[in-house]
Amino acid sequence: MVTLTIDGQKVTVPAYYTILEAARSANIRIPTLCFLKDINEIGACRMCIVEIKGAKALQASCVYPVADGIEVSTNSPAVRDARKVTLELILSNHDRSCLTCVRNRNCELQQLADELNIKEIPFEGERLTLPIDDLSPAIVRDPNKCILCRRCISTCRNVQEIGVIGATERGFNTMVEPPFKMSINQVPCINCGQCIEACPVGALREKDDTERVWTALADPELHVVVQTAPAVRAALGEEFGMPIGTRVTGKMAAALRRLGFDKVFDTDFAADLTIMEEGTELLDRLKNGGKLPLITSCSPGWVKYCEHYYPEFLDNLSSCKSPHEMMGAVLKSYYAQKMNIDPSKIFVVSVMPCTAKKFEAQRPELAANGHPDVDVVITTRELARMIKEAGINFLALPDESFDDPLGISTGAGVIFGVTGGVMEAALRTVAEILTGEELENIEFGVVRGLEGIRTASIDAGGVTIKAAVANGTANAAALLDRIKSGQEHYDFIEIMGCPGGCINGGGQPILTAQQRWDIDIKAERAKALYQEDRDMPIRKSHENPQIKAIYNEFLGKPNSHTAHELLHTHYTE
Ligand code: HC0
Ligand code: SF4
Repeated sequence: MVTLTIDGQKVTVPAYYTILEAARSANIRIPTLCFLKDINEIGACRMCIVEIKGAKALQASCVYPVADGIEVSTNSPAVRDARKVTLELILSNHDRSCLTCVRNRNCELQQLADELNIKEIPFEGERLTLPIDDLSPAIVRDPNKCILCRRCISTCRNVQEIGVIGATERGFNTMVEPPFKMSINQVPCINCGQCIEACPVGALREKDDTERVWTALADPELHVVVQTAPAVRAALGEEFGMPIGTRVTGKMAAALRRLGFDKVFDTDFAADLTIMEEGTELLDRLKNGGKLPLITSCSPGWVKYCEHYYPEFLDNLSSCKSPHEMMGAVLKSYYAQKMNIDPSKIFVVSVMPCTAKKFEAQRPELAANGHPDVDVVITTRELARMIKEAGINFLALPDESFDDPLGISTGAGVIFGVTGGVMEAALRTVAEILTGEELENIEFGVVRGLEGIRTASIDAGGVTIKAAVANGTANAAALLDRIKSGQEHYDFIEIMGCPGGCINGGGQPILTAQQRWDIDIKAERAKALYQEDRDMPIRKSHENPQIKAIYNEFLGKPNSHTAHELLHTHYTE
């Protein structure tokens, strides 16, 4: 431990701390901009500078190590002046159309301008007017708003280990973009949106599809239905000032009804359906010597990653469509028949915590009987915008439930939204099928947790299932490399493209670097889903009475011919 003085206060911290960490541990706030804990610690923006007694120049506290006896000032006139000049220079070049920016009131640059009391910008900066890259169905890049903090670059490269965006050119011409001036749509970007979550300003954002939803809702010819992904309920409340990890399932259903959707469904129902189909596929591959490991295919970021970077594993992917795509296919077949509605008049909107789902929905592999399974995907953030635009007082809404005939889902369905959840949900069903007995404990703690890779061996009915769970593509790569080298063997693997799984998807509410420092966001949102699971009257997919009904009335049995036509696909790219 070392003891230093910060703003006259003695602070004792571990010797490996930076000055920024030491100050924060003593509740002394130093502003930052490019800093993102464990991801982008490069000391580039110089917003976090401090004065160290005896040092020649001001130092970036996010990279400067503590030392015994040093005296630090975080708030001297020299520090305040230097920070202001730095910020004024950034602002002088920035496209300051805050009022119409998607990040208005949730922008770290705006927040800093306010905190540092910037009231005018004395520099005549050179403003860029470059074209916006909006060719991707998921990710929009506005170079005019980029402040070159590199948080997105580090996230794409170091967290996801993909690296399709980087800094090009030098000096004033520096840009953050894909190589060779290509669109983000022309490089092997997986649409995970983790770069959007890292962006402090409005330079990276999702493709906004809210207008398409408003247009459908206003069309009297269309029967417009909506479904919500498991993880949305764990985060939507944050957009309305609720604490991180607040569960808003009931209010969310109520808000969607007030927006004018004809029916409000839960993707959790289709998650249960996925378990029936994927569980059967696993048992079949185990029994009949099929390709193992079976790898989940419900995360479209992961599927695209597999296509680009590990195509040798494409045949390992489950042939199951992802739950929301299955839901779309069921809505345009079973539900259409049951309700006597022309499938071409059914418009399916998916609310997802994910930007890659926008890409997924337009894949030709994900259609049945000539209709795309899902018509539009909007993110949690876009739904919040629609609720605000409609003037709905979200906080005052009552709790409402989902609509029938697909309104029942289980605890197994809801935990899909957190890493390890699909595995656990599958094990609850597969283990009971293998043993023919009811499980004593349905909570598979061995596959829970936020570590990048978790492995377990599960014995059931004389069969041992070797399971692995990976979240984030960097961890997926590490796991797949171990399998490729012959070092390890698994029967069943769950992979989610985003670190933590869907709760931390690229379409979730964006939190500041400070919030990411203060709170374990993934853990809080995960808790919400595990609590919802515990509160559910039914917690195993195969016990869902509406799942039994859809097999009895329509699909026959899992992996039947009809099920294959509607609920399965094949990725070959
Ligand atoms: Fe997920 Fe899903 S769990 S991918 O994260 O499997 O996006 O929440 O909706 O489809 O159910 C996202 C979340 C889903 C799907 C489900 C799966
Ligand atoms: Fe990288 Fe994901 Fe952003 Fe694409 S969406 S640039 S893969 S972080």
